[in-house]
Amino acid sequence: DIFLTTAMPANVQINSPNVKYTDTHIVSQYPYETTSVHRDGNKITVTPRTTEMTFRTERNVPKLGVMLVGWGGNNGTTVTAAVLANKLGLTWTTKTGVKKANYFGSLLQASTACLGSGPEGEVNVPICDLLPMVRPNDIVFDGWDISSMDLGRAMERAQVLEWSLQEQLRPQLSHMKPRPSIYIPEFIAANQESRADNVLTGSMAEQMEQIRADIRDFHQSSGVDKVIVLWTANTERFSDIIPGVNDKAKNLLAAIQDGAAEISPSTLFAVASILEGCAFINGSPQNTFVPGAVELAVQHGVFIGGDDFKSGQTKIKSVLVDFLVSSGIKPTAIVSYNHLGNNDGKNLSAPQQFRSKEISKSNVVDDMVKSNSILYQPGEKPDHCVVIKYVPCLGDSKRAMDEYTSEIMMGGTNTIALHNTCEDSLLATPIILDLVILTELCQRIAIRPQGEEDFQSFHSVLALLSFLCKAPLVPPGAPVINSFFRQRACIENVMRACLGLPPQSHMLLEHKLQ
Ligand code: NAI
Ligand code: DG6
Repeated sequence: DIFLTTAMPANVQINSPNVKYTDTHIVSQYPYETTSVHRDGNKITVTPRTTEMTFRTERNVPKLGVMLVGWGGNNGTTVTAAVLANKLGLTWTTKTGVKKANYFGSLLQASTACLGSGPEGEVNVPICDLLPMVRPNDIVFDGWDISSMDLGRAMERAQVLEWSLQEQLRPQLSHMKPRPSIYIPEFIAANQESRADNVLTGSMAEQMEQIRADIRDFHQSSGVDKVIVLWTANTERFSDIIPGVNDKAKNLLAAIQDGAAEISPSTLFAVASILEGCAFINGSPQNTFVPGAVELAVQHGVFIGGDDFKSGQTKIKSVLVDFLVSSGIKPTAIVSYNHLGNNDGKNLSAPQQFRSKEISKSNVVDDMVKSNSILYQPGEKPDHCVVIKYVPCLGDSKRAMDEYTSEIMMGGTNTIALHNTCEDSLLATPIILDLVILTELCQRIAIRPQGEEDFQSFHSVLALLSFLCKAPLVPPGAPVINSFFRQRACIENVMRACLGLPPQSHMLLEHKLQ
């Protein structure tokens, strides 16, 4: 196989009458093939449909600024430090040898797509080379935290990166200081109070105005072309959906002016970003995107995405249950247990915050179960139990133990047990980068279905991010896809469509005929 490394980006050029490269855009003509299915009793009629579409991708890659809410936390410091380490090409020595900065774990930077075969065999390229995309090393970071610690000290507090690497990064990171943030104690665990020494004061509306001013200030002072805001602050409790408060965009805006009780800091950040025209991504499980916030995003044509980074145990779940159910094996019990010792674990030791995470971690098998009516009766689901325990001495090293019990042929039982140990923030960091880079790319893609005059953008609720999220947010009425392989294929095939290439079929008929 030929593998082109990221050291020298692959220059992918499509040789097809359906693809045009202009100075500003890649324009492709794409036949979008779907089926329409009609069911009448047990008679199912399937009609193939083709919609001709034009995909238009802007070639000019902007300078991207990313503002993190929770910048001083484990994820916030690790992503900032990792990007700096990559940019500087740093190496450091551990007891097992010399390590070099990389982006392992990133779909875009460290996984590949197969373009097809040439005389030398299959050609795979990094996904980030398929289309013009922001490179992580070029991202400029800023953000907020209720803890005033500079990023150098906060990196030390996080206990994620090796000490000799920290020493190299500290001189630059210690100049980065989180901006004061919105702190409403009842939304996160009471055990977080001692961190909160960097908080805004004033009315709710004034605090949100300050966040808007911060976004504008960063945009102007850093010289970036575009800003995306991402929540990687502590998990909040769910907000109640209250008619007249957060159910509609206009009610939400009015309720913020009134300082209503049931509006969370994450929703205030989402509203501030939307009003500034900046995409907002929620990396935690709570319902930041109350109906009023979703409506506001749609009204302003701004992307929102979430919820909750799909980084470890849940990612495996979306692979393993897919494997079991699509092999015709029936999972009957999924028991997932975590213990960890970082500040996220401490916050999740409070019942309401744990509940947010429990909901997000539990829904991840729904689509796969629903797809197989041979194994499951309508409404039937596997027993699904999620436990998280806080064990301080383990720091960021998360332990995940899972037991999958399934029914196999003739009443037999198959039990799979997994044990996984890893630094939690080193799983989340590449996902944060993929989320913002993919969102930025989507802002440059426009699609025109045949017969329509205007190009359209993706829906404001950016469901393409589902691969990276435990509880994918999708447009109202759209199906939620949790299955790992379907989610990944969606991203790859959308990128292929931008290049006028058919979806990856894996048929390899050229090798299967006489
Ligand atoms: P952390 O506790 O180390 O960092 C969170 C930071 O947010 C802290 O520095 C805290 O001071 C700050 N914070 C709390 N409320 C804030 C507010 N209103 N405004 C600004 N800052 C605020 O947690 P970590 O490990 O970085 O995780 C962050 C979030 O990402 C958590 O909600 C976690 O559940 C979620 N997550 C993490 C994953 C991982 O693999 N690490 C995967 C999935 C989700
Ligand atoms: C313990 O479950 C802490 C959580 O924040 C998780 O680390 C995080 O949600 C990642 O979960 P998962 O299921 O993707 O490993």
